[in-house]
Amino acid sequence: ISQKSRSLTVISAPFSGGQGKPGVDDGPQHLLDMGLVEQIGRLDWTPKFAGHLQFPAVKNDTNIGHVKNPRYVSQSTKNIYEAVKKASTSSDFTLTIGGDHSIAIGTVAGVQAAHPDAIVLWIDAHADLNTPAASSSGNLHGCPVAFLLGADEPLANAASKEEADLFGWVPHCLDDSQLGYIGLRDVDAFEKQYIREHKIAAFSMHHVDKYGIASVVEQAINKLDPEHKRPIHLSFDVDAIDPVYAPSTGTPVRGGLTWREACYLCEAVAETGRLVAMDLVECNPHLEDAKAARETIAMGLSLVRCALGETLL
Ligand code: 5AB
Ligand code: MN
Ligand code: MN
Ligand code: MN
Repeated sequence: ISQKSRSLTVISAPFSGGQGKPGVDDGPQHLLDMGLVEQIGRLDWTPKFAGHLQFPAVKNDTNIGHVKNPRYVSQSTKNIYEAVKKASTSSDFTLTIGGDHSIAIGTVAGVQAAHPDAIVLWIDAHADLNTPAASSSGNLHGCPVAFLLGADEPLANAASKEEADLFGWVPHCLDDSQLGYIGLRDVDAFEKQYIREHKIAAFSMHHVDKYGIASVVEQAINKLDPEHKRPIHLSFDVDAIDPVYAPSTGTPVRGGLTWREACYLCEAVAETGRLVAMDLVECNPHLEDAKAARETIAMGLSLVRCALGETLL
């Protein structure tokens, strides 16, 4: 049965303020240059490129406590939220290309506005669940999940109430039971404790080794959505993949998903027919050499195509 071509909006979020390494803001352009939109167009989708979001610099964006670029990240992710909310309301699928993972503050909140029952599969070496207070780095790309779950508190050491409440706009749109991790292998002590106490579905690389990727994806979806009826948002941090395949990323961790495990995961999600949004983040073509950058971008493109059904027969 041929399905009618579904509409897909590509949003570029060339943002690097959630961490310290320049270049991750150039990920989207590299994905586009290597054929992202054309490749999607060859599948059963009608892609529309919505352009590069702009992130005006914020003057005097001094640290609040140890938290870096707090005003810039708050303002930029709010822009992303508005754009993703609009796209998710008007098209069948929203693909957001980053950029560092702080952009998911906006993408998850935006997708949830259109699909409040959507489950979120967070594919990452890291849990990105630190509250600003718990973060040891002060990098906000390690915090998006804490904001979305409402685990955060007003920023400590802020000069005013407005500043303490910089992220007060982020809707606490995720319930513990809506979130599942796959690929974890570098999780901070605070994050581990939170995952345990809140019984968040979390599959580390240990589980991938133990059960195999096919079983892990099945277990994750069964746990979050036993009736198999909820929309799915896939937030894919390329560092979930082993640095052998995706070397050009800001916080690489050895022992990750293989090329095929990563593709399988996306294919299995595509097979449900319920995927409504995907983020592809943390591709930094300025890290390692040009060949490594090309391989990382090629990996990212494969993930998107697999998630959009390329390999389904
Ligand atoms: B990424 C770390 N947990 O908070 C922190 O790449 C790393 O979006 C965060 O997953 C990595 O700084 C953030 C040590
Ligand atoms: Mn991440
Ligand atoms: Mn990560
Ligand atoms: Mn909050």
